[in-house]
Amino acid sequence: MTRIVSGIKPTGSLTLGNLIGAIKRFVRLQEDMEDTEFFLFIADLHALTSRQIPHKLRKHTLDVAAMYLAAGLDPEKTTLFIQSEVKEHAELGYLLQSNTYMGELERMTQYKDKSSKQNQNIISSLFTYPALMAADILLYDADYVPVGDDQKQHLELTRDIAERFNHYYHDFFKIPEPIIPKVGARIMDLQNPTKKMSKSEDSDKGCITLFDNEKQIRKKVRSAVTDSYRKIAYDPVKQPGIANLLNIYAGIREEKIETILDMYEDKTYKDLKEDLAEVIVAELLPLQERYHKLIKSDTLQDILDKGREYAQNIAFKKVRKAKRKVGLGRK
Ligand code: ATP
Ligand code: LTN
Repeated sequence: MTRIVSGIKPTGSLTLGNLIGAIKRFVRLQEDMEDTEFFLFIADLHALTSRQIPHKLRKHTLDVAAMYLAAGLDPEKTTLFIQSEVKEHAELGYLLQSNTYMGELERMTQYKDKSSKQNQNIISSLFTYPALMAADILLYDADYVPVGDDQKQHLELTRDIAERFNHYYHDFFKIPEPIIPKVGARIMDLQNPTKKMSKSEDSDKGCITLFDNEKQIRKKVRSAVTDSYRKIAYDPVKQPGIANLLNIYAGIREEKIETILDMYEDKTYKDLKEDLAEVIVAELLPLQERYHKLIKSDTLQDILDKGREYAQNIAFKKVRKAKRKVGLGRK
């Protein structure tokens, strides 16, 4: 049986970028792959690598879970759980941190980017974060890990840590493979299409969240930055704004860029924007309706309880063995 593991940080309101780049992809994988067990967790421990407001973190954690379910995640196929509720993540995280070198962590570009934006009081878990991420994956003997290309380096480090551990303590961890989407899967900020659409950076006008109402969506799409070529073509370098709109269109419809291009070859930017706003509204309004039903329901709580129990059972055994391997414990 193949195992797929992935996580998402509850650091802010989910965006269209998360929906297209992560949520829909995961749901699609779950539908397409047979004989596969899926684990998806809300990475709330990872959220603590930057300062969080407690009640917001709690809300975002449940929001992410409800949104995945609203988007079609099947709890019969996927074990959905909250990372901090399975304490073995933190425990194995420490064991792996004790098998990771400073030099390796210093090379992580996400750490370099994020820490360079803060000049003081950088939280130390931002630095050690990749060791915890390695634990998230290695705990479950994952075969594959679907992530965005920004996580590729963390996945490579996970493999290195696992290989090192296997070398010192004899074969123990499965070496996971990343599943990284093809180019075009990165959704950019509507106001600044060379920067990724992000929930933790505050760019209100350029970022469509999954909670935006119809009016907000239409306004943001209408004011998206384009160019003066007046020709709808897919060229992320020369026409990043238009390429981004096409990516969003194709991403939501789960179609090829060429299919969308064929439809808009002779049309104006205004036509494309109007139709795209329609496509987004048609996707998000029903999603929001399902989300609102779920967030209040016992179903969500039951699914998370069941997910925690199932994950815990596997994680407990793996950590018990890992501790023995490194020489912890009395016998
Ligand atoms: P942040 O915006 O806080 O840096 P993030 O959204 O990149 O965080 P996660 O919440 O962990 O970080 O992301 C979850 C998933 O969503 C990842 O697989 C990531 O690659 C994907 N994702 C995030 N933003 C985008 C985007 N703009 N386009 C495509 N995929 C995205
Ligand atoms: N680091 C990831 C979120 C994440 C993750 C994981 C993804 C934490 N643990 C394990 C895959 C597997 C991010 O920031 N997108």
